Amino acid sequence: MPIYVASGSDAIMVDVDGNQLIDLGSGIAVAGVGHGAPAITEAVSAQVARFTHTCFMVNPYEGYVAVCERLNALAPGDGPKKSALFNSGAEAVENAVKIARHVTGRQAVVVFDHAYHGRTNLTMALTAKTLPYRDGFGPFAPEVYRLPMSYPYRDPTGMTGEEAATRAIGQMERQVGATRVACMVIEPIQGEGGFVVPAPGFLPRLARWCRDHGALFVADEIQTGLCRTGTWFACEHEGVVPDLLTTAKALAGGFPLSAVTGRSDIMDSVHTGGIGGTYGGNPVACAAALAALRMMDDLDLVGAARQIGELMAGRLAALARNQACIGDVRGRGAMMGIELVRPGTCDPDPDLATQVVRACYEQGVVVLTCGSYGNVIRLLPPLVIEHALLAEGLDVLAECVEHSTRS
Ligand code: PLZ
Repeated sequence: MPIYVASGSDAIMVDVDGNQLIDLGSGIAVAGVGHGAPAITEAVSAQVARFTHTCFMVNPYEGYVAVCERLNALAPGDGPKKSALFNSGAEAVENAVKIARHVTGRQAVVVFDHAYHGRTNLTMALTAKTLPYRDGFGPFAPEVYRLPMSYPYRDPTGMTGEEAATRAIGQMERQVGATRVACMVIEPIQGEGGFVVPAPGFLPRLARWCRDHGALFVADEIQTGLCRTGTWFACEHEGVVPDLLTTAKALAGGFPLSAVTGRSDIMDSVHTGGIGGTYGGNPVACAAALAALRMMDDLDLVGAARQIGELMAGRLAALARNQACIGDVRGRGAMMGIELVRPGTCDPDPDLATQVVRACYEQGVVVLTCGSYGNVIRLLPPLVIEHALLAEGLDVLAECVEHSTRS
């Protein structure tokens, strides 16, 4: 959209013409602590004044270690954990795969339909959708295998999570072989792929298979992680403890920072110098992350995400009752979406989604699309959004859905 942002505060962005926009996208789940948070600005300014770079592999510094310690404490699982920091989500996923291959001595990486894991060569191979992510950019990294996802709205009616997992596992064992899998990489709730929440039981069954067969279960929580779904991490909703966990986006309140967190025995299996990079864990990004993580604690953004979720779920369900174009309302916490279809069918209606998003922009509300079929409108408001403002944004969305279907 041709809207150039000049400034932001909490859940409001102001464009160069002075228009105020209600942000229900958070720059794709990044601005969890809101725009222009003073705590972030202060932490970053102080760090910039001290030093901005050493390369952690050359001269370490405390901020990096502090971010890792916090992530180790937050990540599911009781045992000792370690983290390594990188710059982008894709880089974290790449490194998780490197670590998994190194520790298992195996090569195959298993991913799912509708998955999104990034745009680098390896992560393009992991990402499912060809347009716009892969088309013309091959050849892709080998030893990547794709399995059917649990997608309750589009699976046969009544298919349970267990059954969907059995379908996926059967395919994997036939096509890849149980002893060749280094890791399974999965978003506990798919982001770009359409806010697909797998049926209960799907993730635990997959994690159990990994444990029983010496493969690592890698949870890509780059979009779902750090309070977004009403828990610190989305895999907690089903008590799943991943071997490796990737985070990015909300981690550093708008600064580029990502992490791989995992069991110490796994993280330590890689030889010294095997994992790294010039900028990974940049000190300014770490200062921002420490401030953002503190805000998540102090403001109870886990609880805030739950409340936002309740508000959004109620509003969206009411809208869906009146609008036959809404085939499904789904998500968890402050990560909810509506799947738009042609009334009376499950046929995706991406044109309607585009129209609604455009109409929302014109009315000053930022919402995003996603989905393999481009027909899901997703809501990812900053977790600090005031409820009245959120309600106002949702009113606009409802009007735009009604208006767009009528026209
Ligand atoms: N894993 C689950 O959601 C980033 C992509 C935007 P990077 N999603 C937004 C776009 O079109 O490029 C994402 C994600 C999950 C990995 C990534 C990749 O994170 O920081 O964009 O590399």
